[in-house]
Amino acid sequence: MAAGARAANLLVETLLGPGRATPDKVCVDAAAAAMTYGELDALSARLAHVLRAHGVDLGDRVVVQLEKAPALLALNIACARLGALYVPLNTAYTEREVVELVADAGATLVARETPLDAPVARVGLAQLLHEAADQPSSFEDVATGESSPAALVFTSGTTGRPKGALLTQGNLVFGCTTLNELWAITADDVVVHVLPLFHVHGLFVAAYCSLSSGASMRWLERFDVTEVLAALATSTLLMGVPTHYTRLLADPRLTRESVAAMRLFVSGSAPLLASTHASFLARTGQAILERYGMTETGMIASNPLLGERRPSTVGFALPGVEVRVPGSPAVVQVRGPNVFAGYWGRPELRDSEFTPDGFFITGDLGVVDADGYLEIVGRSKDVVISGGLNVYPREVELVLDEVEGVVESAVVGVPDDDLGEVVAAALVVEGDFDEVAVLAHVRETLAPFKVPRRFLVVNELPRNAMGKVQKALVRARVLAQDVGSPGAEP
Ligand code: MLC
Ligand code: AMP
Repeated sequence: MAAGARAANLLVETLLGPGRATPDKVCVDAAAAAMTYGELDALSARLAHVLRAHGVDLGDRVVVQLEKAPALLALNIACARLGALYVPLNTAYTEREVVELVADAGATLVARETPLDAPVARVGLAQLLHEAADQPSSFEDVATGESSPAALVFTSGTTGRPKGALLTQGNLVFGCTTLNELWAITADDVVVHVLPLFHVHGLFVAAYCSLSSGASMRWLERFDVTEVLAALATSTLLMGVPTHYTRLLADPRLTRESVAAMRLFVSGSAPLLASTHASFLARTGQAILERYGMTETGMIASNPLLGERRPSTVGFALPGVEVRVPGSPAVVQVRGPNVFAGYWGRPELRDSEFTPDGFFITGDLGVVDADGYLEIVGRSKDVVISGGLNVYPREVELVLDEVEGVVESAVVGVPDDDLGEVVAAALVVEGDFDEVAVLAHVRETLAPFKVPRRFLVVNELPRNAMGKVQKALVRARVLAQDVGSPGAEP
């Protein structure tokens, strides 16, 4: 390195580098305010000084549970500048969920509006911004490499215990630069950003692709069809979950003309029905591009930008990513620069979650068709995906079983037109079923999207010869239940 030259911070250079050529260009256009690339650069530097003043240093964990706002991008980049780990949490998580995750992460600082019953410093966004106001607008970034830790993203896991996936700067940089190339994302794109910022899809795919290509985002805090349609009229790219597409289709204002400016619709996080793909094509003339990913791996496979986007498939492995499906169907395995470094504080999981030759075992069942397109046909892991959010039945069952009178429970996903799947629970109870008490306890303990929407009281749970609950039979019984909640078996 030349004398006087600063060592680079891989992630910061990737996210801010392209925008430095156009500091006055708007990178985020939100209803409340717009932010330029120059402002993002400066705010992230100021926030890095603030975080350091709060004791955050290289390798420390910063938990962020804040409502979606452009400033969160700056907070995320501030962590990267310091070499600290960004730990985003769903804003719907209850205090009990947050306390557990904060402890697991061993956080130095929690950014959250309301107090937390945990021995850790907490600060709200307004206070952070207030403290940032008189800080310098530049920062000497910590030098990093591909293996430098960047983020911890929690997934609950099949045992009901949360697992933090440790993502490196190399993982994140590989992800957005590869997708930018594959989907031809450039500074000319206008990305409709309508996903939450606490998941891989909204932060590391939609926002990072946009920033790292010098594009701009039309920023919506939540999915309101009218607002999304208005944004689509003057944008070029949408990254969404299948529920977004079914909700758009349910609105007659979605027409070929209304999305004429758009060049690409991407869907992921949950299976897109072939019927949704077909209806969208018929209505708009645009073939949704479906891709497949996971928190632990970022994006794995994608349908082609040019060439056939085949419905019900997720296309081909991304360039540089190895995908192996050792059977038909078989559990999809993946290896490459996209794959996370491991679960935080859980080295023992390496053996069960990876093959001996280093492939991550996704838990998704796949088949590869004659033309090489990967199709996700099911899951070997017990997870419900509701509106693109993962719910681990074990976690919900443990909470249901805490309620007095609940002897045991089995949680399943049942089909839902809007959300793809929703959570339902079969309960074995002692005495009368008190739905109010059960719901109150679950609501107090778990985020609302994990709360069962349907209950069925059963005399006993169906089990196989090994004593394992047969979830397929539970699901069939819930579906056979006429309507309503709670239900009881005749
Ligand atoms: C909201 N609710 C849900 C829900 N979202 N219930 C089940 N499943 C969901 N996904 C509940 C709320 O708690 C509330 O309940 C009621 O529904 C209405 O809330 P809302 O805020 O009005 O919901 P809405 O805005 O309509 O949100 C639906 C949604 C949202 C689909 C737009 O869930 C969403 O943005 N999903 C995307 C999630 C995502 O980004 N996934 C990516 C994961 S990364 P109550 O009881 O309070 O009335 C990943 C890897 C990859 O998977 O490949 O991308
Ligand atoms: P998460 O743990 O939240 O990152 O969710 C990842 C899971 O979402 C994957 O393991 C898949 O089960 C599912 N998923 C993501 N994209 C798709 C897709 N296009 N089709 C089917 N399932 C998907």
